[in-house]
Amino acid sequence: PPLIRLEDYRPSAFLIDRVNLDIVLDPHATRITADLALRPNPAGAPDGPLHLDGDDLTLVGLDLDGAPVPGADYAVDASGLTLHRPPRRPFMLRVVTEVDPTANTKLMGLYRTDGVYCTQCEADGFRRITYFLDRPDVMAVYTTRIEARREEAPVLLGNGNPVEAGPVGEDRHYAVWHDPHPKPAYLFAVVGGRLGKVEAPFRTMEGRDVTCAVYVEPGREDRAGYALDAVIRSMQWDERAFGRAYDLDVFNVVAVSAFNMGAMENKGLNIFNDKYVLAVPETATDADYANIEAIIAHEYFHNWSGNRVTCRDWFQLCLKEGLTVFRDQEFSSDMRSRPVHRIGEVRSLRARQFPEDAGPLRHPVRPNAYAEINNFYTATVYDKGAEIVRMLRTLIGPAAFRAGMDRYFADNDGRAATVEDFLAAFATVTGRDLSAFARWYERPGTPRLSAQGAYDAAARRYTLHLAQALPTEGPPLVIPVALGLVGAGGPLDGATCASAADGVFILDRIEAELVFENVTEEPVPSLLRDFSAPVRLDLALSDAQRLRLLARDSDPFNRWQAAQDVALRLILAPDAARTDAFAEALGTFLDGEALADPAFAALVLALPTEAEAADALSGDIDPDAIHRARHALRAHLGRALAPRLTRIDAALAPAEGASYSPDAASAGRRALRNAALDLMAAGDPQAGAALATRRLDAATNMTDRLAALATIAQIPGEAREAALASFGERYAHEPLVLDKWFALQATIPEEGTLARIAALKGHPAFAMTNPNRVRALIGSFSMGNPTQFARADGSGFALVADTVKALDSANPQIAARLLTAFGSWRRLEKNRRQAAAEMLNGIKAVPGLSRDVADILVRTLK
Ligand code: HT7
Ligand code: ZN
Repeated sequence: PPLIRLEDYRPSAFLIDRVNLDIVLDPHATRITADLALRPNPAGAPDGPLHLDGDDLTLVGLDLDGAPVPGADYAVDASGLTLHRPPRRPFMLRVVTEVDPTANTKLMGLYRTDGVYCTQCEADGFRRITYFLDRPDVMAVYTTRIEARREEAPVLLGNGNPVEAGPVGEDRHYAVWHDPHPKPAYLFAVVGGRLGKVEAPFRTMEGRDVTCAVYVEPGREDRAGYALDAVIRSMQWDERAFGRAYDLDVFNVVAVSAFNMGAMENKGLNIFNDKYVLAVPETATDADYANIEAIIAHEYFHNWSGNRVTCRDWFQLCLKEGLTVFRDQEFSSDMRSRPVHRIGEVRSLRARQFPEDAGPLRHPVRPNAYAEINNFYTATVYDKGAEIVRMLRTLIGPAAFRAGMDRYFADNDGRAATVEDFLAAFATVTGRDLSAFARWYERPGTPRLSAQGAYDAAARRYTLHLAQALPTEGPPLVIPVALGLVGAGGPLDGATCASAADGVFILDRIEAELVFENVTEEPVPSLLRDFSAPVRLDLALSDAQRLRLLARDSDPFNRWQAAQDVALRLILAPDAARTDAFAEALGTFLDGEALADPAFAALVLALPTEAEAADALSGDIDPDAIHRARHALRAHLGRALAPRLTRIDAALAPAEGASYSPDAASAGRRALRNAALDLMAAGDPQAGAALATRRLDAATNMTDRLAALATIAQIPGEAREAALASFGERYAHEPLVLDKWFALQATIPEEGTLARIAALKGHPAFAMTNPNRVRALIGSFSMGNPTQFARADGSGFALVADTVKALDSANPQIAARLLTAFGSWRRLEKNRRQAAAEMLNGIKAVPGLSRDVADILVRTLK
């Protein structure tokens, strides 16, 4: 597919100041009348035709300043509508289009899900509603009239504030919404349908009274309360942490069941995948509650970082996404345990972004070319983008960071901005040159940071040599390295380092030498504290040195990291004696503090995943060997720690009749108890299955029930099949719970899983038309079952490839995302590599592939 390049960016030749839309909803023939106030852009090209983007539209009428446009004056093709000789003055264009929302399986533009009309316009879905300048630097004020049959759509929602509503004849009605804030078309939304709601008032720090509401399928209102509470907390937090107040009279969230991503930040009308809204203890896990909180916050925070200040073009996507992920991470850290949350952030970065950055789909945080923008909503743009913002804060300090953010919002409010505009705000408030730091946005790949230390006992001096290396040529990056030294008894607080006085060294050269004075004993360096930069650290420490960090470091992240490092080495090079020593250290850790901070302890017990182990290898990966080694390590630890795990299990048992609360402390206790159960079962599968079955029967919430089922699912036998069947029956009418059940079965690391998946595809609740179902069954398999996905006989690859082919014409976005699972295929051992290549070439041979799939395919095969 042809590439769109950043260097080719030109301002639009025309602007649209106002958009009046009249949308008459109909299941098959929705009619959209768009009145567009156009004018030539003084900054744009002075002549040439006017091309309005359009996709899959039926043009019904076209008037210019009230008169029909003659057929010879315009042309329509697959990419849109061209006015050959547009006026060189302001003019009004009326465009009338018709679309079929029921036939819209791509879930972009206007579509129907469970009878509810909704829209998805980012990145380029508005052009599937009307012909338009569908680019983020064209910002307009929208007024939207929506009309529908009252019976079919009693609720009619749009962007901005409600201004008018009333009947139309006997059985129809309308509502008018006006959004005073100029916005790009990608933030447009309408919703129409039968929906129940919960609502709550909020008064902003500026004194504005806002009604916040969450709309859900009628009868599910009791499941919307947590999301509504998260909206209110997000509003409060953004005022406190960033001085940002909400700017409309209503803030609506609507949950729908068929949605391509997690949620969408349309101005005043956020539309959500129902998975990230609906929660009651019977159906939602602690992780679900945490995700709902984070995603509600993320979309709400976009109101400033994305909506008030938007992106000039899609190359600047990280400007809103990386920044907003950073903001939602900070919110969740304030709502929960900061260190525990940070570990979660880094685990997900390493699970998704590091492999992406090491494979064929690698790209800079700000890409400089793309074929299909929908393929660039990636872990790199989002998560590495957030890490860059975090590093910036570390580099300039929290006070200057906040001042810079204020400056950014003030300077760019109502504008479509760039990464340069963002950095300029911080350069202005600090007076610093951030041009070297800006390289983070341009350079793909994960840097390696290598460190070597030497201790001079006589001089009481420790010298640390740091060096950075990137997979691509170019000048060095600016890497903040938070660090400290740890002695046998704990941090060596008396040691001083002139170049890292505040505990952070800024490595802005290829290499540097740090000298610590007054070092009273041979230390272990604790580097990249709190994961201060998204790099891979090469530091040769012994197990004993790492275990000192686990026991003694003051930085919780590096304590956790130390245990992970020891475990990873034991997976890659199993060793019984060293495993015993590791078990002993874990035992001491558990005795000392497991019950004081259960959430943290649960993370320490969670060994690196098989994918992480694979990621540590440069090539010839054999997923079966990794699986066996990891399983053996878990079994060894489970046996060695059994008495402690039993004690933890007993100590954390909920009190009889205790009610469930999703708060972080309660979730932490459940997490540790369930981690203990899982490790016990690894050590003694028979006893573990029995215990897990008892726990399954006794569970009073989905977190404990699913954790017990997950443990049982790893142990072949009748008990497993019975437990899975009864869970499936119990939740037969709960699609979001069945998704967990699909995912759990799809990730069983056994040969029979392919047949299991084939059978589950025929389950009455499974539907290829619902992305959540596809992600649960096929996505979980491809991303979470390395031994079966990468089977040497190619049958795992075939399952995913067949799904990609089957889905491509109906929903190319989801098909393309599934295909990204092949991203690491070249690093597999030879037979698996060959099998993957065959599958990829098989897809390539399919005629008429979507741009989405073709783009991923071409890059993956390169
Ligand atoms: N800004 C949104 C990204 C998005 C999206 C959402 C739903 C369906 C398709 C989409 N394409 C892009 C979500 C976010 O990051 O907040
Ligand atoms: Zn976002």
